[in-house]
Amino acid sequence: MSQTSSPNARVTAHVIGTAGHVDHGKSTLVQALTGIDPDRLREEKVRGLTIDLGFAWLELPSGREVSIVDVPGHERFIKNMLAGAGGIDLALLVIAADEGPMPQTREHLAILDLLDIPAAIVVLTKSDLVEPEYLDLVEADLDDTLKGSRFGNSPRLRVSATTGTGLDELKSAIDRALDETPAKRDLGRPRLPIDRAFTIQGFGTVVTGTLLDGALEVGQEVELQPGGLKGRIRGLQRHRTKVSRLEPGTRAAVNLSGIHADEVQRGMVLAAPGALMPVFAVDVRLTAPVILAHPLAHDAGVTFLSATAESEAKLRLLDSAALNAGESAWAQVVLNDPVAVMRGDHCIIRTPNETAAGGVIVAVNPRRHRRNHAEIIAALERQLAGSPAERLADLLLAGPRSAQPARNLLGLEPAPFDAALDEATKAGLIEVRGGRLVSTAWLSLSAARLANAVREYLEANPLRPAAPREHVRGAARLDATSFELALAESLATQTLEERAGGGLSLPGYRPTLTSRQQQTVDAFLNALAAGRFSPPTENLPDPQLMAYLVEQSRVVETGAGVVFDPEVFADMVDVVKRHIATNGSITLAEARDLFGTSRKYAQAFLEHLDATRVTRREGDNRTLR
Ligand SMILES: Nc1nc2c(ncn2[C@@H]2O[C@H](COP(=O)(O)OP(=O)(O)OP(=O)(O)O)[C@@H](O)[C@H]2O)c(=O)[nH]1
Ligand SMILES: [Mg+2]
Repeated sequence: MSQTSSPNARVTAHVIGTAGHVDHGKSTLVQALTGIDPDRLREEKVRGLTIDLGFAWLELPSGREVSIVDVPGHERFIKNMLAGAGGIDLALLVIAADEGPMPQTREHLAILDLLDIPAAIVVLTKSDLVEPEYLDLVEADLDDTLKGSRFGNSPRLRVSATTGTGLDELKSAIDRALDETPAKRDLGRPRLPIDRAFTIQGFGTVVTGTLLDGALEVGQEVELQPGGLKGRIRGLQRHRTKVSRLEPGTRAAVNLSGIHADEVQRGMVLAAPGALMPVFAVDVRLTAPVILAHPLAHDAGVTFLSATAESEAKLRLLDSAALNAGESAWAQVVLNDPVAVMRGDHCIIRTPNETAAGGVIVAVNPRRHRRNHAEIIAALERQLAGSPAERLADLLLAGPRSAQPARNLLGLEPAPFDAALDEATKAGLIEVRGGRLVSTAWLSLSAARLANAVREYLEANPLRPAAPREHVRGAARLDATSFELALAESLATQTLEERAGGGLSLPGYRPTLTSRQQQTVDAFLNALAAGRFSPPTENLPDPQLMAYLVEQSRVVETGAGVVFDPEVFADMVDVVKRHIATNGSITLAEARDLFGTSRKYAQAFLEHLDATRVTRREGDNRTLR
């Protein structure tokens, strides 16, 4: 590649991609249009066959400079074609006049359709090889092929890359088509799905891709996901020209420091640190192409592809048993390897033999859904077609979030996001609490879950007055922040009560004893009172009942199985305090004699005083704290 970008070219961000059957003349057309041979691999040149993506650029009559991605047509390299087709604004569907539409003409067309590529130009090339009458027949055939796709009314041109016929018209047609395509969105959140990574002597690691959703600048810190490799942008190039900043919607070559080329794989996405997360499952609205030969069954093993990433996956069909040609269905795709996709991204589902479906991702890392469940399908529909406010409220049903990640997950620009936030708040769907956006429906659901967790605990532990906080949090499966928000709601609405020591209980709840337990307790307490300073240490109530008595302050439990009546214990403390006040300290022997008891009781008693910080022990003597 010897050309460089013209300095006067109007820099608008557009990427054009080729598509079409093997050997139909895609690469030759790109070379004829741009002067750049997109087949850069030696093997490609030797075999006259495109294997992997090729890149070129072109200045159009309007002065607009566009990037071109050239894809392979051979069925065997269809995954490379898919890596190139994502993110293009305009497709050149190339058909050789002497062959007419062929299998990969149809498959590529289906892919462009499923990826919602906004526009296409149908290019009948090699027109020099056939008579005009033959071309008419090919066009009739094409009508059939394009019928039912979004490109039925796309412009059609007859060209020859060899003689140059029609190439100027094609350039003008590209200009006109791009006039119509929407400006690339700038969410202030750049993403570069990587399609190549290599090392350049003296520069280091370079990755390339089509830049989406935000600008990149030299010096910026970046992260590659999945994997979390961190580095910094040393340099940027667009069409071989050095730049300090790149706007979204253009091809980009990014020179990185801190990352080795051999650590980088196609499918990783370069973004600001923390902006992307590894995704292990997606909810997606799938449509099968009309040419699908083998219906997709629930639980099928498939290949998931999105932008330049791919992973083997399991397909869970949520509202049907099978997806047939031309049909649509909701699916949850569970990935074997993580990919860094976002809500709103397109994906393709392939089986080993064909492109089986494609569609829009409506949620990333969703919870596992029950199948054939009307409410779940309704929520998915809202994710696809609902207003931003509804989508925000739905998103928060899964739990509170800060504004920034919520905005990222919805893929909204700041102004529409703020409007959605405002609308959802006014509609009473969400509230801002403790810096988090919280769904009101989630709040009441979670408060009910906490109450349930407490109720279950109290039923399982009938002698306990309250459930430990951590137990409740674990049982309700909430993270710390969500738990605090839900608990505040439970306490405010008085569905739960906080007890001494932080335990959680139902309002007014007191444990009740069975009549047998009551008998045991009465007998034991009588024996304790009667035993005075030498209470019984045999036949104690079971530990749960004992814990209950301690909690109710009906007994004082010291170590070594020695339990005192609370009044007796209070008397003993008084006696000890008076003794220390008079004598300065007390020894174990003195205590034993004072209470006329054995060493065992005196020791358990005094050690309890140490432990509860009434006394301090120094050698044999204890003093008051
Ligand atoms: N006569 C004539 N031959 C052409 C024309 N365009 C391409 N060819 C020839 O067709 C053959 C295939 O062209 P390529 O450009 O490699 O086809 P491709 O679509 O890129 O093929 P893959 O990338 O492998 O799918 C080559 O031998 C070209 O010279 C044309 O307009 N006229
Ligand atoms: Mg080619």
